[in-house]
Amino acid sequence: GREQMAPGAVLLRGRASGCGAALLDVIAGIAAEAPFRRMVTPGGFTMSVAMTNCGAAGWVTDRRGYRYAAQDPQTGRPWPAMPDVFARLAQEAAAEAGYPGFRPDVCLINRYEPGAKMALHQDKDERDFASPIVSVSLGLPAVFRFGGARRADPVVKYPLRHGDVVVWGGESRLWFHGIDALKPGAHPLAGPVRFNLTFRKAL
Ligand code: MD5
Ligand code: FE
Repeated sequence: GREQMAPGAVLLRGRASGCGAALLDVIAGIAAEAPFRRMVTPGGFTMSVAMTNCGAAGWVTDRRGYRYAAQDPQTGRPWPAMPDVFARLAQEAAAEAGYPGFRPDVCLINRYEPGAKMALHQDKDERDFASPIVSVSLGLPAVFRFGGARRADPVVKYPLRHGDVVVWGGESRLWFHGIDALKPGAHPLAGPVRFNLTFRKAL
């Protein structure tokens, strides 16, 4: 099913469920090269979500700020390359949602353990706001909070489950959003965690 969440935002329910096991295998391979880590915000808080990246650069945060970095600061090496199965899925989902020609150069991989959450925020560290962001949910379900252009705008909650893909473009690309604290559970393929892949054109 294709559900319009907001102007430019399209939810493709279960779009990645057929390749979920393959995606989880690829995530494990990436994490063997560039381990999941909990990064520190400029304000000095350690994020509850653990992250790694693949592609030409990776999203990082530390006391100096948020940015995209070509090297993994923890290993000093370039991030693992974007796997074909990732790039193809992001490109096809974007096209189905009305954004043909999307070619992501980076993928941030978020890992939520029970209790992990992401506070309401905007994604503004990319150079290109005209390109959409493609998000793939794997493993345990989570509650996504979707606000509006202003922080104080009311939020609508959406459950995001294993295999769901959301394409955020147009007006909603800069809207406030967050993820509620993950409830404990066990997913048959992913185990006790949720992963989220976010594909972006950041450079
Ligand atoms: C997640 N990740 O489930 C979410 C899914 C992040 C993040 O928010 O920044 O890593 S991506 C949700 C998203 C991305 C871009 C725009 C909008 C939502 N939006 O306009 O609501 O871990
Ligand atoms: Fe975000």
